Amino acid sequence: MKIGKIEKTLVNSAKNGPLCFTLLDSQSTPVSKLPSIIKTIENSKAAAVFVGGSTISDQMEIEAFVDQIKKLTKLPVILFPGNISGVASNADAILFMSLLNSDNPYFITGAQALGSISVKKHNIEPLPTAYIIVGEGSGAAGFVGQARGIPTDKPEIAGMYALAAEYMGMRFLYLESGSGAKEPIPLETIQTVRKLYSGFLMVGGGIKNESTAKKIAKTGIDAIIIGSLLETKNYKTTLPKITKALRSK
Ligand code: 1GP
Repeated sequence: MKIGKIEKTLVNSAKNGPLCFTLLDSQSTPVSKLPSIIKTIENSKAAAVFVGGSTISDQMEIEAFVDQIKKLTKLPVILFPGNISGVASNADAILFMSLLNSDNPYFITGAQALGSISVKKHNIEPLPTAYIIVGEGSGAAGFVGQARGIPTDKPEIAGMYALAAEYMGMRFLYLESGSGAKEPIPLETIQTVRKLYSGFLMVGGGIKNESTAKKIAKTGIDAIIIGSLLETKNYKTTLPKITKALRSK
């Protein structure tokens, strides 16, 4: 599959150090707060705005949300869909994800088949992504996606899935511990995955401060994802500290 413009940009930018992607959920982020959130994201030099969530069911709402974001920034807007309802026609790109450790084939290839035609029709750049959920209680993503969460004390199992993603040619890998996770993915798990997977490695879930971001960055990943923090009071001061920590790892 041809490599698109956004993929090229992200891969090139990550050569200078890990990127920070911000994740906004159209269901829990009031549109009225978007101007100040986007301003902080831009000032922090985050690399992209992900839009999505596991329980999004209103495609019109997500498209209106993407529209608002695009009025406020030139940063790429990348969909992070939990289902086919997360395909918004006006986004720049989409994490075209397969939830590798789901017990339900719908989340591995079924939703992807159904959503593929819309992605093509609307010319949304697909970023071929393996999605792997770590942790026994991995939040809405794990529940909705019927994931058999990889035990946090079994990094070798995460490594096996990552190697499978590598051999299946998936150019992106999203290692997830669930939005709002109490603990981020254990460093040993990230290190094991990094050794076995050579593509663009993203890590998200439970990253709330610069010291965690810095430790994760040192494992050699390509990007972290920050979601829930943007729904807290102190995001304006914490997000720039996180992105600074990534640059100075
Ligand atoms: C969720 O990994 C992302 O899918 C971000 O997680 O909301 O915990 O930052 P947080």
